[in-house]
This record gives sequence, structure tokens and C-alpha cells, in this order.
Amino acid sequence: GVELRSLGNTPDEFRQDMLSNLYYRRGTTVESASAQDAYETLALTVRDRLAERRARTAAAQYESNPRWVYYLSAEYLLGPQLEQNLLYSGTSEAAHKALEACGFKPEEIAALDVEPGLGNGGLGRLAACLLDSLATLDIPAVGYGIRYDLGIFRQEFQDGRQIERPDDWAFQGDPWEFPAPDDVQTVGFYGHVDERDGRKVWQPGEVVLGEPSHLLVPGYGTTTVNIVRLWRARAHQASFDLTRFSAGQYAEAVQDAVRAENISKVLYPDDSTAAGRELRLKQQYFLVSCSLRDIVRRFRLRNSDWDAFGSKTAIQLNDTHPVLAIPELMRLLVDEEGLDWDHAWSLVRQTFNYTCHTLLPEALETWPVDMLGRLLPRHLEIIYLINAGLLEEVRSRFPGDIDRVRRMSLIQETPERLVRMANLAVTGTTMTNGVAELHTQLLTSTVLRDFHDLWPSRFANVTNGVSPRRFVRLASPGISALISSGLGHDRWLTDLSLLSGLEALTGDASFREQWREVKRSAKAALGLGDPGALMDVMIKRFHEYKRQQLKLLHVITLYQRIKAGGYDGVPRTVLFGGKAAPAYQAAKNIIHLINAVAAAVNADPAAAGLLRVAFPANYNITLAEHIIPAADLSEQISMAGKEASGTGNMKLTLNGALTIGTLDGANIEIRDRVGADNFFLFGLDAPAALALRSGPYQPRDHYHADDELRAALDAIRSGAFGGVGHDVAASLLDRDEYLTLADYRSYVDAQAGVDAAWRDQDHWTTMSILNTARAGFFSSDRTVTDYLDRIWHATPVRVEG
Ligand code: 26Y
Repeated sequence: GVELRSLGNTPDEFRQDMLSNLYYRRGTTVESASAQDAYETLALTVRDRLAERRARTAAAQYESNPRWVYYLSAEYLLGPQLEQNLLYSGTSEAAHKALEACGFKPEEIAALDVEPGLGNGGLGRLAACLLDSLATLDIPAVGYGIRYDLGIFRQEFQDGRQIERPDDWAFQGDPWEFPAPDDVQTVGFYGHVDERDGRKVWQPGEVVLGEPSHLLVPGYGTTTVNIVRLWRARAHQASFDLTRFSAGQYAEAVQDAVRAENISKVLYPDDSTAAGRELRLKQQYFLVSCSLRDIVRRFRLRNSDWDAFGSKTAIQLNDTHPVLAIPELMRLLVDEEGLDWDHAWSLVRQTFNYTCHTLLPEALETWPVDMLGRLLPRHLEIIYLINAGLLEEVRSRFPGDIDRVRRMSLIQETPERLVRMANLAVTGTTMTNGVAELHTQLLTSTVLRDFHDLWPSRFANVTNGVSPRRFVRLASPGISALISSGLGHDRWLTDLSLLSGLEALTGDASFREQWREVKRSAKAALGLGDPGALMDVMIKRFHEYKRQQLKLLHVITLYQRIKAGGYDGVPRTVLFGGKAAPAYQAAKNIIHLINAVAAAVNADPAAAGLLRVAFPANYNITLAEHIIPAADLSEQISMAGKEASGTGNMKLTLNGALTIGTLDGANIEIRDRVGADNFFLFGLDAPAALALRSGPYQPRDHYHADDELRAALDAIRSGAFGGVGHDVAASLLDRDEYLTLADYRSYVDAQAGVDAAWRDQDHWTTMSILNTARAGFFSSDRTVTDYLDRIWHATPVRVEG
């Protein structure tokens, strides 16, 4: 065959290749190169190293014709690419030297790397961690997603209020991407269904092109480089109206093209209008249609028999967002390929699996039957046919149980006709999984109970995990070096259970001292507050169920104690980070109020050296990687029974932060592993919270019974921190949907326990080391291994180095 010359990784070879990339691909010279030129050239040079591994991977995977894992997700939060790709390609040092030799400061060049913010939060970051682990475990896998022009908005604060700015992340071009315009797909919308020779034929009324590009997803410590393929909507050339343009009607000339390309314009378009909701549905079908065509194309490269499709293809549906893939594959197999319905259905069910990420009933997606039928007429017919089969099975298993049939139907009838996407997901897949033990247990006993009754063996748990490469090694070089020196190896990076070896080092005073020093310097590097103070961190999306408002009540209580004199708490920096959905007013009010409290506390000399509140704007993966290593205390304080899992909790634990938390999501599993003595537990558990919520809960009783709570709420309510306090206080006193007041006293008392523990620094350090040592389970490598065993049943393909 044709062999490629291997690229060299010595500093000299790397510098030479950088120079040729600068000349031949960037079209400039060292003398005239800008920082942006240097960044893009560096990126290309690193990417070239991975592209070589990619070529070997593609060849080996093609050769072995394996079962492929395809991950379908509307979101990916991949994080900054440069540092990752330097580490995974082993070129950090060479790159450093080459940049300096050309007169550039490596940190300044690295700062130009822009993270693609193609997701909202936990679900999008989980997708990225799973891809990292799939590659690291040598599993043939492709991630499919949408290449949004504008990612998650950039958050700014104006007078303490959240302002959203567009995130034009690829404005300078994206050096990591490989466009593949030759693999373009055609996607239909609207139109009608004909019948020809006994076969249904969908005649779309609008056609849009899907143009893919891919990013490389390298494995760590292996040759495998997988890809994530992102689709961008493009208009047909024909949709440009030259006649109108020539007549001076410039806007009208491009209106069809603009409408087509709007499909991949923004991540989560505002859904407060019908047009916005329809655009979201279009996005979902766009992702599904392009990706399935691509999956089928790839299947056909090596296979000719449809019978093999299910055994060669495992498609994971990341929440319900890509669930239209189920009727779409039925349509491809039945209408286009001519398979009979039952045969197609058995292949479809073999192919798909579904991960659910929520417990909030309001977060289970539904689509109006009218809208879906207009946009995708044939898919609605198929959904009805699937429903007929489902309901027949329900009726025969539970004769006469009409209410059960009504609950399980794919169609909600009243007050509005809606397609229930989660019901469709469970019906059209082999396995449905929750993302933490408690979550799976609650799923099967509440929101999906009827389905669990019918098909108990279709449910499994796969507890989430996080990439130790990104969230320990890259985020915390200091902690990582100390771990490696303590263990005497760095194999923990691909076998995180080896962290247990750190337990023995808790008895080593010098190791404890170094551990304390590493945490301290991470705080100094972050530069938010005194590195000697306890760094108390709450970083996550703003949502009332996550209860940032509870943390805020605690801050106000501490402040009021300080003002009262004789304060005996330990010095703290309380750090908040996170965004609120643009239309979520209650969450935005909490952000506004936190900023107002921060301004008051930070300006008050009485609080100096005791309490400080930091709220850096625009929390994202890049910022997370700076904050997480600096954290001493991890706030995981959701109302029990609401947080499916959490993954920030895992990242913080792995970095030696102690958790203060409720018995919710993966907190339970973290506490089980690190030990109850090394975890600050408080609050109602899920059954108690449910019971309280189902009765006549009176938040005002807590207000009247607790002097400190009343003082904090009175301060908020009276406008001591501005007018927004009125709304926040009213929502807590009148409704308190998430039992903030019920858990306040238990929380504040647990925080006193945190102070007491912090005063014994040596013991705190022991607890911190034990948290890291016992958290190896929360590697996404373990998560992927669980998916492989319980759901995907795919095996590695090793790629020669
Ligand atoms: C349909 C649309 C409005 C929508 C968009 C994004 C619905 C949901 C989401 C995102 C959900 C999400 O991020 N869920 C989180 O998933 C994490 C990974 O499993 C969990 O750790 C976390 O508890 C859960 O809230």
C-alpha cells in the first residue's frame, strides 16, 4: 500500500513543520506573523499529528467491520481543544519550544483557543467525556451533532443582571475542523405522503442540505483517534433568487436561503413562540436525518445484508432530542428499502438505546401533533403505527386497564394532542438507562413506571463519569504531578481506580503538606480571594431545583453574623459560576441578587478577611478547568429527587474538594465511596422531600420558627440588596417549590461542621486526599465500560502505533 511519512515530534521537527504550515497553509512568514497566525499554525501542526493517527484508526476500523457505537446528541461541550490535543499527541514541550523560538509567548497563544460551546451544561459535557473515553478504550465510535454557528450565549453582567451576547465562536475560523462538503446530505421537511405501488412515498415541500465537518477525538495513551461529526445547514444553490436580486429585492432574494441556514444558526432557539418551537423540531430532525443517512452509508461500505444492521450498529440517543431517529429509520427501511414492517421494527429496536437525563416531568419533551404532522407527515403516520403496536401489547398484558393505556400512549390526548417523546424512546429501543442509581430507581418507579411494569428488563443504570484527562490532568497539572509522584506512576490516568493507592499516603506528613500546598497554589492562580481562605464553590447552571438561593441565604446569614460582631466562622471565599436560560426569569433574579449581595459584602470593611463573594461571568468549560482545582468545598445542594446525577460533583471530588450535599443524584454514590465521615450531609432525603411536597407545605412556618432565616429573608425582602430581592423572597415565602426554607437550618448547621473541620487543617487535608483516593469510580472510562457491558456490546479495535 501507500505509506505516509511519519511526522517527527522532536522540538526541531515540530518547529520545521510549524514553519511550513505558516508558509503554505497560513500564507505568511515568521516576520509578519500575528499572534492569531501563530495560534492557527500551532493548531494545524498539532492537528497533523493526530490526523496521522486518525488515518491509521480509520483503516483498522474499516478492516475489522466491527459493531459501531454512534452517539447522537444535540449538544457537545468539548472544551478548549489546544491543550488537550497537545497532551494527547505528546507535543506540549516541542510546541512550547517552537513558539518561544519564533518569539511568541506560549500562554498568550494558548489564550486564543476558543472553546466550541455547543451545549448547555451537564448533558453536553457528558457527551464529550463519553467520546473521550470511547477513544481511549479503542471503541469504534462516531459522535453526531449540530455545528451551531452560535453556541451557548456569552454571559455578561450589567448592574448585576445577566445579559446574553451571541457566541460567534468560529468567527476567526476553526483550525480543528475538517469540513467534508462531499459528504453532504439532503433533508426534507413539510410536503405530503403519496402511495406508489403499495409503498408510501414522502414528497417533502422544502429541502435543506446538511454539510458535515468533523473534529478529531483522540484517545489518551493509545493510537485511536475517533471523530465527532457536526452538521451545518446549507441552502441549495437554487434557493438564491437571482431574478429578484437583479430587481433590487435583496432581502427577498435570499429569504429561502436564510430560512434554510437558520436551522443550525443557534443552540436552543428561544421556544417562547410557535416559530421558535418549530425551529427546534427542525433542528432535531435535521440532526437525525443527516446522521442516519451517514450511518447507513457507512454500513453499506462493508455490508450488504440489512439483517446485519442491528448487530453492526448501536445508536445511543442522548435524551429525547434525537428520538425522531426511531421513526426516521423505520421510514428508511420500510419506505425506501422495502423491508416489511416487523422486520424493520426488530432492526430498529436492536439498533437504538436511550439515555434519560431528567426527573422533572416538565422536562420530558412533547411535540404538538399538528406541528409534527405538518413538518414531518410521514413520521407522524409511522408514530401512529408504532403506537398501535404498543397499545395492543399493553391491552393484552393489562386487559381492561384503560387508564394505563391512556398513560402509556405515545399520544397525549388532553388538553392538547402531543407526541410524548420519552414514551417513543422507550418503545423503540432495547435499553433505557438513567444516569445514577437513585435516578434510575426513581425513573422506574415514577415517570417511566408503566413502561418498567411492561418491560422490566429494558431498564438499566449507568452512573455518569468524567474524563480524568481533562478534569484532573489538564485542569490540575499540580495535583496530577503530585498524584503521579505519590503513586510512582501515571497509569491512574487510564485506570482511575489506582487512585486508591493515595490512601496509604494520608499518613505521610510531607505528602499532606505538599497536597495542601498544591491546593493553595491553585487558589492563588485563580486569583479570586485569599488563597488561605476556604474556597466554597457552587458551579452549575442556574435552576431553582439546584438551589443557588439556599447557598445565598447561607452567605447572608454569615454576613449578618459578621455585622452582629464576635464572628467565629473561618475565612471563606464563596464562588458562584453559571448561566440561566435567557427566558428563565426566576433564575435570572437569583443571579441578580447574588451580584447585589456580592457587591455589598465585598465593599464592607467589616467582612474583609472573613467573607468574600466571587461571581465570575460566563462560566464555561475553560473557566471550570481553572476553578475546579482551586475548590475546597463543593456545593451539591439540590432538592433531593431532582438532580438526575450531577457531574460537577465528581470533578470537584476528584480534585480533593469535600462535598456538602443532599442525598441526591450521584452525591449518594460519592458519599458511599468517600465515606460518611468525609462528606457533609444535610437536608431532607428524596422520600421525605416528596412527602413534604405532597402535603400542605407552609414555607412561612420556617420563616417564623428560625430567627436567622427570618433575618436573612427580611433583609432580602426589604430591599437591602436592591429591588430584585422582593421577587426572590416572595417566591420563597409564598411557594418555595424546592423546599429551600425546609432545608435551611440543616444546611447552615452542616456549614458550621465545615468550619469546624477546616480549623483542623491537617485533618481536612487527610479528608481531601481520601476524597480523591476513593473517587476513581467516577471516571468516564468506567461509565463507558458499563455502557459496553450493559447496552452496547461492542468490542475494541486496536490500532497499531
Ligand atoms: C429540550 C431542551 C429544553 C433541553 C435542553 C437541554 C432539555 C434538557 C437539556 C439538558 C439537560 C441536562 O443537562 N441534564 C443534566 O444531565 C447531566 C448528565 O447526565 C446530569 O448529570 C444532570 O443531573 C442533568 O441535570
